[in-house]
Amino acid sequence: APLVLEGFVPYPEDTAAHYRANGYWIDQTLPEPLFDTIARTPDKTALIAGDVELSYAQLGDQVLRVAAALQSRGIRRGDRTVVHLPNVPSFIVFVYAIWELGAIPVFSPAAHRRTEIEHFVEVTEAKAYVTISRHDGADLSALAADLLDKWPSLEHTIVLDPDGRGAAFDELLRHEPLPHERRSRPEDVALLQISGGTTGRPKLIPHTSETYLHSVRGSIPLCGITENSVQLTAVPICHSMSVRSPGFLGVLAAGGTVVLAPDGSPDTCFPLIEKHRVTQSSMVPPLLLAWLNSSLKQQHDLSSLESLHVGGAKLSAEAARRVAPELGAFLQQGFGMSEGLVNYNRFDVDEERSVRCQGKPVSPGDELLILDDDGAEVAPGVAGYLLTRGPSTIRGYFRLPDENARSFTADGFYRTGDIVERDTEGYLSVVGRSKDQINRGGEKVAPEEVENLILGHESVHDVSVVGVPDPILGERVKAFVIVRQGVDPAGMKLGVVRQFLRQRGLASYKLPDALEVVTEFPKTGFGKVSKRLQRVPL
Ligand code: J2J
Repeated sequence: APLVLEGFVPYPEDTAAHYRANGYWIDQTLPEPLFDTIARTPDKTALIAGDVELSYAQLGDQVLRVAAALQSRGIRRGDRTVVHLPNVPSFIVFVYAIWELGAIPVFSPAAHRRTEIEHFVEVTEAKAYVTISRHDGADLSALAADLLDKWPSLEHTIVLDPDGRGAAFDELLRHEPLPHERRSRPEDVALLQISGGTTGRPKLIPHTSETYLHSVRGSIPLCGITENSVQLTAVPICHSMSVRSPGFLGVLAAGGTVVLAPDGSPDTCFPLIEKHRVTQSSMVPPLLLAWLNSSLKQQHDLSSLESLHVGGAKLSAEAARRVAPELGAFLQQGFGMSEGLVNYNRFDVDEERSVRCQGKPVSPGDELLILDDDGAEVAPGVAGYLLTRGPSTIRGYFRLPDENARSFTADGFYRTGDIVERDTEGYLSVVGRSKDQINRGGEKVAPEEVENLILGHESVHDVSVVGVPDPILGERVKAFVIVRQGVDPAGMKLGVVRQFLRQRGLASYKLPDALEVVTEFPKTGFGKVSKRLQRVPL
């Protein structure tokens, strides 16, 4: 029987039947494409990270041993495990092991801290938490111990060394491997992914094997992934771009090789590209800019690069034009969202569109509506609000009925909050945004979440957080603060607020990059704070 998970918004039965009849949803669960490749090419290299190199057979063996270890700890189909790891091989081992059990990984970026992690443990009633002992100066083993004390659902924490290995991982690998078999159904919720967020608390996106693998299968040919592909994971591994667009799921299904970079800098990535003859990577615009502007370009052989998928935030036309001549790779712009829909420019796109556009939908099943203020569809070339529905797109966030009533129409379209234009060929360009979200170089920040925490500071009377233009990141986070009566405004410094938020356990990419003390906020005609006026660069 299908898994019953309270808080998951199901697809209407006729829609699900239609997706299956059209072959959008197939009878496959998330670990199965990997095990198909293991059977085909057991000796081929699946995964490289630092001095670790795993063949497909070795990767499969580790997955089944860790699955056995988790099963012995009582993890079963449908149980949630928060996976809070950086770009290390054990991330991939853990998520496949969890999938093998039919359990549900909650993908948490390594940059997340107490605020985010506690929220995920609470909302998902997670049974287990996997992390590393230290990350970026933070003591995560202490966090793990605190969580275990505080949250009754949580039964196990697994704390690995900072490289994702160590005694705790070795202990898991000593278990006898489970037999590989199907322990879930394709329509079960298979993972929970974070949403960029527009609200005070981060939201979780529930995907099934059917919705996720549909997107992966579409991405493989569109991104040119084959058994000869060598993919570099240069952005955080739990991001949708690293997992499914085309991601390690795409590469491991096709029988290629995944190379994990601990960070995306040219110093780290260029030698890896040269050494492993990397052919493909998916990345965000600031990383691409760093690659383009690096003098190391000349010192490394990057000639193996075939294509770079760039998405997550708007890429400037100027940077886009430099990719082919300076990096010798095809620039494949994309525009995706963890909620589901992904668009890619096709390899046969003309040069002008390759620079100006961010793709066409992956799937013929994706329905797009581009609407004006009155809810009427706009003509080609006219900007409008994008709504979407389809075989990769969720029908609701996890356990958020009120939010879902706002973010989804009654007939199941997701209101993306993006303002786009579609040309006569069907190619989209992202031209703006109507949601209250900051896009800091592809990392999404919900102003409300940061504001709510800053309001807890004893010197703060009121605060407004906005994204201000930035030449590298596209936007950065700025806080406008009104101090309480009697507080010396000179004491209200950026460093004070950043330190306060760090202590509260907020991910560092959400911390304000700039702060200004003001006596009042600019107001709109209706008396609301005008974030538009605050966004103007000074
Ligand atoms: C402008 N804004 C963009 C672009 C995303 C593939 C690629 C990206 C994501 C992703 C993803 C943009 N130009 N090219 O999940 O599978 C903004 C939009 C969008 C939001 C989604 C994938 N590409 N965006 O970025 O969930 O505002 O997913 O709604 O992180 O990023 O963010 P996220």
